[in-house]
Amino acid sequence: MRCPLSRPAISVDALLSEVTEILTGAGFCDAQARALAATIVAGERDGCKSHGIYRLEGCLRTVKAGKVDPTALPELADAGGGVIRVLAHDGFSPAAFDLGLPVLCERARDLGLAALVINDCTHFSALWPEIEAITAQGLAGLAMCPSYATVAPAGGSAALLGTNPLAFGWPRGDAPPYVFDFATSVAARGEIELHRQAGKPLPEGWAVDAQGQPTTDPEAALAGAMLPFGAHKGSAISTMIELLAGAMIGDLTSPEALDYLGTTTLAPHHGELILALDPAKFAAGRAGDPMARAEGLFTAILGQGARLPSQRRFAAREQALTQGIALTEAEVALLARLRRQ
Ligand code: NDP
Ligand code: PYC
Repeated sequence: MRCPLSRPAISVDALLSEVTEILTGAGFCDAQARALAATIVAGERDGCKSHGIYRLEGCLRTVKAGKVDPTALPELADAGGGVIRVLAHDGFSPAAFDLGLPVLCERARDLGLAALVINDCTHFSALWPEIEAITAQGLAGLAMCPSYATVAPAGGSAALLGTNPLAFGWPRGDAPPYVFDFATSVAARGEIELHRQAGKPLPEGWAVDAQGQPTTDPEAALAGAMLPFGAHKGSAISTMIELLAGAMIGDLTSPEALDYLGTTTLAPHHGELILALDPAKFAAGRAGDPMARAEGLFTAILGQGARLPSQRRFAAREQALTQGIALTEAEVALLARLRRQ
């Protein structure tokens, strides 16, 4: 059973209007404002605070620093094959994704597998909104991107890799899709920032300080390096993301993204790789319906008392849609301040 909200709540639609107006007031064109507001508000709605409205300030700072174009119109470069490219022209990633999504899904249905490459974007958001847009079309999805050098490789002591998120989704008909989406660092950097803002120590094992020594102090962690999840395993997956969604797609790796920006106080600029796969095409001619077999696996997982990834998020979404979102006083003040800017 979920708790009743203890603070006054704002509806998801009202928050979406408010965030869109803040972005439009800051000079965003309609397409950029709409896509970015939808992503940020979805994060807040689903209880993903590290990529919710707290990110607005960083986005506006990045615009003011001239490192992202809030009026950029993304451009589709599609030669009709399995790789579809969207040039973001230095805008934020969500508008570029929205442009590429229909072609990606259509091509995945035709070929079984298609890839969307987004180049030259500013990317700070969670990947699950993109993955859910793909599973909503009955396709499986896999998305990844670098960020900027803030994570030490396993066995190393200084920031080199990004927090490099990896997300996957599997469609489940009328049921919510199976979706996971996580940083390849122990936690997203946004979590460290939220601990710093709340004056709370970090759990052990998240980070090292500038001297490479373990720390639970968020300030020291931000000045030092975060650690990959799963030691050498997370480090290798993170490196794979640098290769596939950085070097391979002709875009910046995390160390290059940090060089380009010169700071971690702005949102990073790089590319993104998104794959869409049609399970029916992959399973063609083989025994068993892949969708039914997947359901068997999910049932077995749940049967052990484990939960599926995104179950917490979908529950938070249901609560937000029926009861609204309870913002803290600090969050209400943040929105008011950004409106006045
Ligand atoms: P979390 O560790 O909070 O969650 C990771 C995933 O694991 C979620 O899908 C979550 O589902 C699931 N999960 C958590 N606990 C359990 C459990 N007990 N059983 C089953 N599943 C579980 O994520 P991170 O802090 O690593 O990342 C947060 C966000 O940050 C991601 O959305 C990511 O895309 C984003 N990010 C973006 C970056 C960028 O450059 N754009 C960089 C780094 C991160 P649930 O949500 O339901 O709890
Ligand atoms: O939370 O690690 C993070 C992050 C980096 C860039 C965008 N989000």
